Amino acid sequence: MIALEEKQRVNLPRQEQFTFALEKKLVSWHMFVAIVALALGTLFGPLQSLEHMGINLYPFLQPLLQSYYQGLTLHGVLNALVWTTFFITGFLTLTTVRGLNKPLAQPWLSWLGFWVMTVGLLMAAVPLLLNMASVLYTFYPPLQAPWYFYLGLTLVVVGSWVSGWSMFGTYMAWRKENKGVTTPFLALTSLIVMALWQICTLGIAAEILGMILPWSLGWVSGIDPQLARTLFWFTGHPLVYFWLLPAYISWYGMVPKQAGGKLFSEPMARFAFWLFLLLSVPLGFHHQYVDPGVPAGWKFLHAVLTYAVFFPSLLTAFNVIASMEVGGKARGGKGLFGWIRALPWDEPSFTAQALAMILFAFGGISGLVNASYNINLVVHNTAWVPGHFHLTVGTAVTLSFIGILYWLLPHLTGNALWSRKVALWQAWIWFVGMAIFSRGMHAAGLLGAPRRTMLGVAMENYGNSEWRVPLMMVGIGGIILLVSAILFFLNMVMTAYFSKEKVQVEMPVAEPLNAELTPAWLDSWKPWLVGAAALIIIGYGPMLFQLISNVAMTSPGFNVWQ
Ligand code: HAS
Ligand code: CU
Repeated sequence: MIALEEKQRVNLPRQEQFTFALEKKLVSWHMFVAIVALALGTLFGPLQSLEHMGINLYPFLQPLLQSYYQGLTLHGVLNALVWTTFFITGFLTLTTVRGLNKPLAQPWLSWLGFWVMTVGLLMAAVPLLLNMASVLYTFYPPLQAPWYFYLGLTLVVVGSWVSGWSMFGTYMAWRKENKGVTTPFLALTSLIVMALWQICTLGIAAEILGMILPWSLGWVSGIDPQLARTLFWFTGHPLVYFWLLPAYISWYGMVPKQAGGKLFSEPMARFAFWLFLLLSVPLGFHHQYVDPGVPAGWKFLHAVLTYAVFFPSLLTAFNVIASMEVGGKARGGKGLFGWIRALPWDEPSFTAQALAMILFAFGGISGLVNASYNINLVVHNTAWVPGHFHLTVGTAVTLSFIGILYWLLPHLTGNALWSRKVALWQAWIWFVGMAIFSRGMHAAGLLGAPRRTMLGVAMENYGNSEWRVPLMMVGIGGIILLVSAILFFLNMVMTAYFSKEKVQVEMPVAEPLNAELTPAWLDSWKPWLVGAAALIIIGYGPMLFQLISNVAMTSPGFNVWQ
């Protein structure tokens, strides 16, 4: 009995014993690069949405920005790849050390990771800015960029691996000192996300190192686009959970505290994370339903598994809403829905994340449509798809990260948030802007508007007047989003550099509602890693074997944008 109580106690957040000064510095650097990337990347969004509503500003931006496709690539790479990867690597480092209550065992490894990522970013930035790598963020061959663009992207990934090894090393050192103790929630979930990342990026590593680099260096004359796409989506789908799960860590591990409550079920939350590790990888063919060369049976298998990975998100919806209900009721909310009004809507960090959750419910629904093997044929490669991913990565993830920064930046710098009011407005404006924008995108997609196309020009040329209203919504939504983004950056800059008020802001850490014992199978890596490996072998093994045995490195590189 005593041993049991002892075990339960260590599951609860402990008093801070360390200052984590070094980690805070490291995380601040990650956040700095992340915010700069978001600031630059976001600028291109409104240009695209204005073009869609018929206001084409590209001719006025020459030679700084040479085409729609250069802007679109910068937008996708900076927002979807750079902002996310830098934010996440920094955030997970912090949640790991704070969860374990142990400073990094090898901080130099994390610094090395950060600098490798940064050098990679600079390397990729040069050809992007010179319009030499306008290959979009998916860089599908046979579009071809200079080799240093791909090497730069590789270094960003490798750098994040190195930072991950530093997290794993710290965990192992902690484990030695804490034999038999259940891994604290924040640390366990962060390590699961990092493990998922290290497993899933093997696809893109094989694609770039094995095919694209030798080809872009001219060592081989051609490439096999089919195999390259398959390897890309091996990474590309789990990539979206690498983006999403840090937001989930906050929704489970922090937001309940901010809402004045507790995490409804910690074991269920842990279970959801393990399910993501188990299921996230062998789903990539749901991005390739229309690709030739992959038999329907494999696509169907990936469709079924995509539905399976819906489940941990449904668990999450149930668990985070229940946690907020606990909070709302503790704050005096009464009745079936009264608790919603009682939530701390005057708190920007909470509000931004709650609004991100609400839009994510809709993003999940459009994901359901995408995942349906037959219905996907209606929406694939249409504006519907960017409609979907602006609700997911563009809101569930980005607005949550913004919400996190509203406590994190004061936590890291000791400076009070410049304006809570502006932050609150920012979150609501994002919510409204994105709702209008994505409604327009989804509708235009259903009317057949293709994605990755200058739709304003296309509408003129082909006279598709029924696109006009949805594309108007895209343009208006884009302008509203620009206002929101400016308010966010203003708040970040003012807080970081011009704040006069010093504060001590703690990381919000939610306690579980019931200090239940975590069952051993929810704190054990082996079954989940073995299961994930088995599912990957089943879901990808035979098809990859076939594609690799029949590899046809025949396609030359194309540059269609210069
Ligand atoms: Fe997706 C395409 C299927 C989730 C991102 N997706 C994309 C692309 C991106 C992307 C970037 O099956 C485009 C790639 C490209 O460039 O070609 N997606 C899904 C499915 C899910 C899903 C089934 N996607 C995401 C997430 C992303 C993301 C997350 C980024 C972070 N997606 C697809 C498919 C395609 C695709 C196909 C290919 C389309 C094509 O043809 O090209 C699911 O994981 C979604 C599950 C989500 C839910 C919602 C749970 C709700 C929660 C919140 C509850 C809280 C509330 C708050 C309501 C089931 C957890 C209450 C508030 C109070 C205050 C009380
Ligand atoms: Cu996917």
